[in-house]
Amino acid sequence: MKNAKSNELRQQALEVIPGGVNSPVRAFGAVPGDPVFLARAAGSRVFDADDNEYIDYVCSWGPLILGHAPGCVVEAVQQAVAGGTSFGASTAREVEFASLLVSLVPSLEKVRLVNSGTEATMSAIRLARGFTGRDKVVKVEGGYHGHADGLLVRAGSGGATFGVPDSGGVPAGTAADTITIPYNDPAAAEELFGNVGDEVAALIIEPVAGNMGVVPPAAGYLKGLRDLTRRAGSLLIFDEVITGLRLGLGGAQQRFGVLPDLTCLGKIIGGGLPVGAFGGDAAVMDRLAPTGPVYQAGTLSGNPLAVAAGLAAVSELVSKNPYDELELMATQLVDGLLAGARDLGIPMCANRVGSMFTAFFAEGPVTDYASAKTADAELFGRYHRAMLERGIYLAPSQFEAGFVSTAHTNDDITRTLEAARDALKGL
Ligand code: KE4
Repeated sequence: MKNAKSNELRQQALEVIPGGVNSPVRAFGAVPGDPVFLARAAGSRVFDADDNEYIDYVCSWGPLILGHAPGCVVEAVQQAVAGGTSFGASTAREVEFASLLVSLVPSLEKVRLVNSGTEATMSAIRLARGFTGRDKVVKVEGGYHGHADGLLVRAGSGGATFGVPDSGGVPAGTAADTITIPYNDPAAAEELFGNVGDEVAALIIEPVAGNMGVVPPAAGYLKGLRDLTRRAGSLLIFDEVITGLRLGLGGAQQRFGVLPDLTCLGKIIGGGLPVGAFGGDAAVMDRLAPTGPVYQAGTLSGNPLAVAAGLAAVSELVSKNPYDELELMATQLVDGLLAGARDLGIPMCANRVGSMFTAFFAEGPVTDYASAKTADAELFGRYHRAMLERGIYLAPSQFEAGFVSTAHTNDDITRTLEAARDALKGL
């Protein structure tokens, strides 16, 4: 595999960018070999700086459910940019986009746009604290909600990948207001709320965990959290940055029939451009400035280009409703990966919800962070490199989600499964 250009770029990057990356997981720190620098992409394919072609299952960590550079998004952005890149004032397009999101996500009465998933969760937490007058926030071990100080406690994603679930630089006082409980453990949640429920502003959770690898909620778990938080007067926040518009037009809350008080969105709703959002009951959302005392702001929030991209992508999903086909394709992929591992006697289990999935190098089942961490991350690393060399681009961590898009074809799946069998043989 040619990689001279990527390696040259990496050396240059290391001179001027910490770790040579603008986000830690891109450094390939948990897998052997150097990261590839990507140069362009189309459909289900990405191409690196040395023009190596890969079938992509990272999909920019989730946003690209329509594949890379879908025509609807490209045209929308090209048209929007000709009319100006940013105004710092409200636009009709933001109203149209907010109305669309409110019409799709069951718990949304009002929504505010921001620029990332981190901004969405950070703002939702502040709003919950302002609304309830309480300080404590509850999250689950292995949950990742972006890099706001109070949420980098026993975090997943990069925290799990690099084994630094608690970040440096977070004051002890901040971390003290964040309580973590094991995921999929109703008794632990009951006990916590029995002890300090009246101090809890909010519980924030990924309704389907994606950042310890994909781990679905146990039957009744989300409903149990809904009941506990309601009884305690705490807000339930669903972090649907991954699951929103991924698991259906109404996200995980529609799929599981549990409505949170606040929902955080990102990734897919930006169509590949920087968009996050948080929303919920009007009574809660109206506590935000300028109508209420909870301040939150952003120069580029509701940016015309990003909203044009998001509006185009979400509108395409509404008109095509591709979720059954996406789920079928992801099922074929996961079933094929498991069959290959089984035939070769390699311990592998997998979790899949809709078109998000993770294959764990573990006996399984993987039902929480502790069981996810039993996976053989070293073996996964060798598998990752072997797949890269066979033209398959996977997330460079055992503790991330994989995705398919409407641009993936049955031939992509066939080729991927052939590559996986060949890669597994050589492990
Ligand atoms: P961003 O600030 O990265 O847009 O979103 C933070 C976030 C919030 N909530 C969930 C459930 C998320 O998965 C994320 C970000 N996801 C990671 C990968 N799992 C983004 C990749 C990266 O950090 O580079």
